[in-house]
Amino acid sequence: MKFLISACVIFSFTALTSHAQNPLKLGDKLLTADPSGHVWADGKMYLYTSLDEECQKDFWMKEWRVFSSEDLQTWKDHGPFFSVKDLKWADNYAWAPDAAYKNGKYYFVFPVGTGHKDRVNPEKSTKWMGIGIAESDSPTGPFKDMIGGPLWREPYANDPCLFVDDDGKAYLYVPARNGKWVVAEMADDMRSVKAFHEMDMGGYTPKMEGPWVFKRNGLYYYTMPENNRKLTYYTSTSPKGPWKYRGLIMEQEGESNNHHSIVQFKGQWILFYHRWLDLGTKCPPQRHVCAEYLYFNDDGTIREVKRTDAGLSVKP
Ligand code: FUB
Repeated sequence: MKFLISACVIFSFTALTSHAQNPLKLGDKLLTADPSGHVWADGKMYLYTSLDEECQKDFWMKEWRVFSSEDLQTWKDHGPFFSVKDLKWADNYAWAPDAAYKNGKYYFVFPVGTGHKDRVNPEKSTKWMGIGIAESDSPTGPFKDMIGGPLWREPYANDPCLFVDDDGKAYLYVPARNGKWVVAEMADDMRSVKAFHEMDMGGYTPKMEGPWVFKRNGLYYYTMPENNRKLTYYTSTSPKGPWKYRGLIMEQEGESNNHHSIVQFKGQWILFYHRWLDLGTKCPPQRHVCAEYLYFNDDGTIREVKRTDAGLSVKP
């Protein structure tokens, strides 16, 4: 009897853990964050992430990773496909990236920087960040820095989201700065910004970072980690707004930052995000990419998403 109980316990534990899909199995000891999911013409899911160095200081990060999957259960690691070593104008802060497909090319947009942030004497800070753009014939690279510098130097910019609309126009969103919520309309050759548009956010302009914009049934969704922590969103009938605040997608978890993307795969909407977890590393907690199914109500609003251990392993 004792043996039977132990066997059951072991079996249930194995069953549970083998179904546990969060964090995603992207690779042993890889500390991934800031997931940007895209489905390209081959139908596979591609996930671009930043990479944490364990015990890092102030998000000093050096390279980006890309993974692909045909079923969202198993992932192929395509390695460190782009890093600050590929740039002559920045050497640190390889933060939350994004990618897009346009003109038969894949574009990778990435925030990078130089200098240091002095938290004790902020006036001594030399840290600067801007957005670069690289191009490739393949979603996994090799990517080449297109302009040998940032798209602009002032104001400071990070966390780009590059959204290509159905008419082929590309829009680059970055976190609001100095109370200004701006979208950069890209030139057709993607080498410069054609125009900056200040957006009307309907009177609600909280602190935020990591914007992610997508379109569904003709409606544009501007989603963000509000206060850098809980995921919330606006909607609009235009990529330039005006936007209407719609509220919560995912609650914050303690005082940890979050960063996400929302993408449709084989008819099902997916939310990628990261979570700070203690998985036995030297300096816990560390960031790990996770995913959940995401659902819409009939009126187009998004249902709240809860964090789970099973993630995408249980089919909807
Ligand atoms: O990964 C570095 C920074 O932390 C990202 O750029 C932010 O969105 C936050 O996740």
